[in-house]
Formats: sequence, C-alpha cells, structure tokens
Amino acid sequence: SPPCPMNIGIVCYPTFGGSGVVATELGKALALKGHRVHFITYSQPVRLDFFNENLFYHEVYIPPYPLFQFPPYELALASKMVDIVQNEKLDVLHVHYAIPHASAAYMAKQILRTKGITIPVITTLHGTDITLVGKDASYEPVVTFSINQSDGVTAVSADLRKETYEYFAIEKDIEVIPNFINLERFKKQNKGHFKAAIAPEGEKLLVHTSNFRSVKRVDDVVHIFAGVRKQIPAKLLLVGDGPDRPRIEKLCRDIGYCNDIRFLGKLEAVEEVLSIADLFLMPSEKESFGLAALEAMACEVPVISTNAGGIPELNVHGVTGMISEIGDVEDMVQNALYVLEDENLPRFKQAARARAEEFAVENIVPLYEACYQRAIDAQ
Ligand code: GMT
Repeated sequence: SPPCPMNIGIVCYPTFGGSGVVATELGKALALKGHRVHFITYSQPVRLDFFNENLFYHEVYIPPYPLFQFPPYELALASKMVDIVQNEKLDVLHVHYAIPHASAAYMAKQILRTKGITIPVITTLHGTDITLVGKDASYEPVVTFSINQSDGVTAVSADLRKETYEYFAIEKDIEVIPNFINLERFKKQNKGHFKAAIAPEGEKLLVHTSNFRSVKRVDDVVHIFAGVRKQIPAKLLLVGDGPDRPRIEKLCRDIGYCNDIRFLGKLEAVEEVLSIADLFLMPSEKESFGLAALEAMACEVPVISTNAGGIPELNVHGVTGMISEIGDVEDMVQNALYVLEDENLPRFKQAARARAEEFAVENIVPLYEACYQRAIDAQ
C-alpha cells in the first residue's frame, strides 16, 4: 500500500551540481506522489522549475555584518530548520551533502528537543563531501560525528558507501540508494535541425557536461576528442562552466581544433544537446555516481568513461559504453572509435537507454519513502 503522505524538509545546495539536482528532482517526485515537500536552501534550486500545490520553498537568509569575514551559513540554516520543522510540522528532515548540512541538522535537532519536538534526520552522501572535502582534517571530526548522529544515512553508490566506511569511523548502516532519472524529460527528442546546424556533414557528435573542476579531467576530454578527430570527422560540444574553462579554451586553441569544439556554457535544457549526441565523455578522476552519464544514457548516448568511484555501477563495459583506467587517453580514443563504428553504435545506444530505464525515478523514490518511514517509526 502507498505510504501515508509525509511532511518532508529537503536541504541541499541549490546549484547545477549533481547533489542539488538529485535533491530537487526527489522533492518534485515526492510532491507528485502527494507528500508535502519543503525546500530549505539559500536560493531557489535550479531545477525547482514547476508549480505544485505540495511544494514549498523557504529561503535561508544570511544577514550580512561587517564583522563576518565568513558569514555563518550553518547557523542561519540550523535556525531556519528549527523554524520550519516547528511551524510546518515536518515529519522528517532530509539533508543532501554532509557538509555542513548534516551538522546543521544535528544542531536543529538538539534545539527542537529542548522544545519537546523530535525530528528524524536522513543524510544522503553524494561524493565530494566524503572523497574530497570531508576526509580533509579540517572537517573530518564534524563529518564523522554528524553522520553517526543521523537517523538514516544513504549513499548514491556502493563505492561511495565503501569509501565512507574506509575514511571515517562510521557506526551507522549506510543504505545505497542510487541516483535516478526522469525518463520523460531525458529521452531522445527529434532535434534534426539542430544536428544539421552543428554537424552539417554528418560528423559524429561527442558531448561532455561538467562543472569544469579538476576532478573532471576536461583536458582528457579534449585530448580524447583530438585522437578521434584525427581518424574520423567529429565535433565536440562542451556543456557547463567552471574554474578550468579558460585553460581548456587555451588548450583547444593550442591543439588546433577550435572550429570543431564548441563551448555552450551552463545550459538548462541539456537533454536537447544530448538528443543529438553520439557519445558522452566522462574521464573523471573521482565520481561517486556520474549523474551526467545517466542523463546521457537516458537520451540513448553511450558513455566512454573511467573506472573511477561508482561509474562502473552505471556504465557497463562493452554494453552501454566502455571503461578505461583514469588518464589512459589512448585507450579511451580506441574505445570511442570502436563504439562509434556504424556496426556497433546502434546496439550501444539501445543498451544505454535500457540501462538508464533501470534507474527510473519510479523505481528509486519508493526506497527514500521507505527510509523516511523507518526513521519516523523508530522515533
Ligand atoms: O561532481 C561534482 O563535482 C558535483 C557533485 C555534487 O555534490 O553536486 O556531484 C556528486 O554528486 C552527484 C549526485 O549524487 C554524483 O552524480 C557525482 O558523481 C558526484 N561527484 C563526485 O563524486 C565528484
């Protein structure tokens, strides 16, 4: 039987990053199922783009004051959580990305306890909160403590769960709930006119989407493309923006394929670009899940990736794409050329979509509902 409607608070980073996207899409899906969902974030989440009577957005305001070199976001957030839990009568708080959301939730929970209110806290680990930032000694004690104090802990891949147990002294069970995809939005659309404009000679289209941070190894994207381009007519579309972009633009000029590489910047409708793509490149050094690859696969785009983190739990070598060691550009070039061969590409495209269907939002959201219900029942 469907679970009773719950009053759910969701805390996340409201940006283009994967954790914010997953949190927002989860909230939207829960609202469509009849739950009341309250987003508590410092600005309107990027993907919170539709109206539903069950969706609410509460902005965390951080008042500026000259004394603060570092505005105390965590305190403003904890205070807002106290206010919303109390006044909106939330049943559960779900925080995405441990730093500093899990510790702010712990503080809110303690404050609420003094008012006679109990609220279970679920923490979802997304990746860099564990593998990059969290394990740094600057944060480790707080991350360990606040994960252990959560009433439920989930990780987006088995690999992230394993890494969390390796790096931190965790006493809690961590449940793996993989990321998911809205297959209605992410599907191959007919964008023939767009394809004709970008690849008028029928060139193969390679796509990469990221935040252009060093873990994404965008240099490798460009080198893989150059290797492919030497062999066959091809174009590269780069979606997103971030600190490495100026350096990557210079690299493109240096290798001499400027006319075949386009920078599209941050895009909302990434599914439109993916609809004309033949291959997605994800040469990441770290990747707890690889949501951008799942979005590509849902649009029938096979994936050339590394074996970093949780990627092999999504991209199946030889079926939905190919997997190489981190930094092995030559292997990724050979794999890309193999997948792009006319006799291989159709079966890879079909398998990519079929694999993405296993991660349909309808399959995954009930796992979160069950997790909330267990935490509520245990109070
Ligand atoms: O990849 C990033 O740098 C952004 C980061 C985030 O926290 O927003 O993404 C992480 O969470 C995504 C959603 O769960 C995952 O799909 C990404 O693999 C993960 N990134 C890393 O582990 C580097």
